Amino acid sequence: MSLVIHLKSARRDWWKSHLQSLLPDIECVLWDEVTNPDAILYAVVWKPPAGGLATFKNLQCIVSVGAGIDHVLADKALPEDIPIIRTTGSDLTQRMREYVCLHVLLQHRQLMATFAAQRNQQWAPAITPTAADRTVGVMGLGKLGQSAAQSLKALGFKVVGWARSHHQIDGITCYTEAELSRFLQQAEILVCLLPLTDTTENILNKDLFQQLPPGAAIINAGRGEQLVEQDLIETLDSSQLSHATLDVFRTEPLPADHPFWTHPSITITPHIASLIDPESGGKEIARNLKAFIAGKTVEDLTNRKRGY
Ligand code: NDP
Ligand code: OXD
Repeated sequence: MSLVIHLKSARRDWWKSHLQSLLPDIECVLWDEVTNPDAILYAVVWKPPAGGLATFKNLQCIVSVGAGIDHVLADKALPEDIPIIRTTGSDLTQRMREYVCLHVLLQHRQLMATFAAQRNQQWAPAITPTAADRTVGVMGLGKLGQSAAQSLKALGFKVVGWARSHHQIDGITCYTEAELSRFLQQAEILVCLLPLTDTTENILNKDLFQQLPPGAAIINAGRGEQLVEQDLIETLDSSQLSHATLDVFRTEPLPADHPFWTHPSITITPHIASLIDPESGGKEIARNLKAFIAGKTVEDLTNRKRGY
């Protein structure tokens, strides 16, 4: 009974021994060490090569080293019936809350303009509204979106949320898929924490930006494929949007000649909104896998029929 690991991380060997110590009854091997593909029952992966997982004929379960599973589903050769478990946990949620609150506050207090003024040695004070007079919209009310929305609410913001189904969250007005326009019209700062699916691909486009209040800011920590890049540049240049903070991109690392790097109204972070910590993430993976093998309920087991 073997488990194969595919990671881009320079700490692959460390991950291997960490998982091996947590799962002593399963032989853990790195992707390029596999000698007997038929012995592989479990795969722990981030961005596996296309067609690779289908070579393991006895695969019983795939674990995504991350909350998103789009990087696994991107492999069209993957058999449809193999369960996929994602990796979440309190560390991941906490890091995302920190990232979202930090960047919402930067926009809310107009600090990007203050930092630009500093570079020109300009003293440029500005009075901004208090959080109670600012509405933040959160797209995606799953594990990450819901906890980020609650933290923003605790900071005093008015918060509206949007998801496929109806959600009831204390103090937050929630909208469903069909109510997108009503949601957007209120969102002065829009946070995207949607998973990448066929319906969310290209969702951050010109039509959506036009429905936001003039001068709105966006923060995308979902996936790069959700953003139509040229639409963003044109909408920023027209001032309908004031700023975009982007953590995720269609191509990562973002190519050196990409126009986002030098756009004055774009802030780039290198997919660090909420990285999995190998220590606690490994424990989460082992816990989920043991529960799966024992036939117990696994909260992070995804529903592939629903699109993620
Ligand atoms: P969940 O699966 O827990 O939640 C997804 C949410 O999105 C749900 O509320 C769901 O609605 C909603 N949703 C899905 N499809 C649609 C749609 N078509 N229209 C409207 N709402 C939709 O995901 P998480 O919160 O755990 O993670 C979200 C994403 O964040 C990940 O998939 C990943 O892409 C990204 N991520 C980014 C990281 C980073 O560092 N930048 C780190 C970790 C994750 P409903 O509740 O009705 O089902
Ligand atoms: C994830 C990510 O999906 O880091 O966890 O993007």
